Amino acid sequence: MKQKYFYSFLLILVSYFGISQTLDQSNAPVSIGGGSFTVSPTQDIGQSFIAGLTGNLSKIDIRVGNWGSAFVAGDFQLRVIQGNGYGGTVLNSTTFSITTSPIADDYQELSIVLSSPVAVTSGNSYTIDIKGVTGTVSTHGASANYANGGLYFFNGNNAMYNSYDLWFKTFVSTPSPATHLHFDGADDYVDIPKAFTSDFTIEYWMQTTATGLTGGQWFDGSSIVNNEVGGVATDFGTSLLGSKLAFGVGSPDITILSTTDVNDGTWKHIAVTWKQSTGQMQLYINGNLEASTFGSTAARTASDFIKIGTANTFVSFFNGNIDELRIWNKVLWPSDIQSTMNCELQATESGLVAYYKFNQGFENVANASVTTLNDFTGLYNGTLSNFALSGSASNWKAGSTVVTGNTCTVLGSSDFVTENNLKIYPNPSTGIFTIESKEEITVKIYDLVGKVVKAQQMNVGINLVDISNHAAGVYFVKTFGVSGNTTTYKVIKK
Ligand SMILES: [Ca+2]
Ligand SMILES: [Ca+2]
Ligand SMILES: [Ca+2]
Repeated sequence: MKQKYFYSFLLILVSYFGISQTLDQSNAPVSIGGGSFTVSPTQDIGQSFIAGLTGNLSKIDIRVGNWGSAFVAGDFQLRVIQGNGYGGTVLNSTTFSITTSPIADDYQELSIVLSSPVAVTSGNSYTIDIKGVTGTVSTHGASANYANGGLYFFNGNNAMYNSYDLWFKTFVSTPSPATHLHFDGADDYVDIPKAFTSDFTIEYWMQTTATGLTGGQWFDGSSIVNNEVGGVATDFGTSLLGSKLAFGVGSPDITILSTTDVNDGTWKHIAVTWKQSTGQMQLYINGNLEASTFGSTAARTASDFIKIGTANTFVSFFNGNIDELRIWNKVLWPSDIQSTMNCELQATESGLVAYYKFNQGFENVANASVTTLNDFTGLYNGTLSNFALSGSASNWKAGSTVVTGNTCTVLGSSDFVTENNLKIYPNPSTGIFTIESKEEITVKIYDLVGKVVKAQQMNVGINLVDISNHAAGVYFVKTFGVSGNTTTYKVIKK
């Protein structure tokens, strides 16, 4: 007859069963029957072990039974202690109940899910300790020695018996390589050198449910990627302003805002651009232009540092996740933003000044040594400050929307006219041309004798112009930009 499971627990966190766990060490004895040890309100039993894996210890199985000592239903406590013996730091204390008597003179395996996972390091010693709070039960010991452990009785002397083992198993979830970094919103930040003074595009992924500080300018919000220095200066930056993404350029201080909320808990791709010659500022959310204006045309010289998670003034901090920060010394095409935002770059792309993938450390475990944010262009590593680098917050995390190792294919197309703020392709065409623009423009198409055959307003991004109902031949496309520029291109309709 199969054994039944008799036990119920106060603290079963069902979600942990969804985590893939590895049996770290089976301490099952070679033979059983070596003894039993009473766990009661006046008696602890513990055994040390050496972790075989680095990861999160989430579950411990022990053998309990009903030998000799009278069983008393009630609460029990299991502790995980740092080091060999009872004297170390208590890493976790989990209370559980046993309500029904184990089978007399036999054993059953009891799974105890820890109230929170304990980070363990391969090769380090730990001790598990079980005591009765209100209950009494027998734990099962083996006759064979277990080289990595020692059995402890809490008898006032922490006496160790080397001739017995406590039968137990430890289950460890091995950590996932991290994909991004969580900022605590209190004081976490990363300092990165700034390597440009003119045109730029800054792109990153963010995820938050926090509401940012409020005000009229980007520097009033909760800083995300920010070059802000105090006062009116040739700075710039992005922040969470209430629920919107704010992008500002200083001297004069001008801020534009996203139209969508960026703090709904889903990952959002942010791209901001500034063109020095015209002062044009643009703000894209998930590849869509949501705001643009014209601001300062002065070189960006106020500070040689950008902060991630705060500003150079340290007056605000970002609470949330950041990944895949890219800094370019040029204004990207909308199609380039859209086509590369969901994959990792090669890091050799033209104009890419600094590139941070955030694929460092391991999720939620001790990452104390991982305090440099690597720049994949090789020149501008960042430095982490004030991160916990352990546990589930203020640490390296896994599960970003940008999958590690999913690299964008190399861009490149020669079949278009490209100049300044415009691409036209294909050329020649059978009549439908794609016009991609970095700014709002009016397009007029003239035939060879100067007659306007088409006039059309274009948005930032990809637009289609159809002259397929006109004769084959040469046409001229003249564009009128909002910044006052005009340009003429020759196109051929087949
Ligand atoms: Ca990443
Ligand atoms: Ca400022
Ligand atoms: Ca912190």
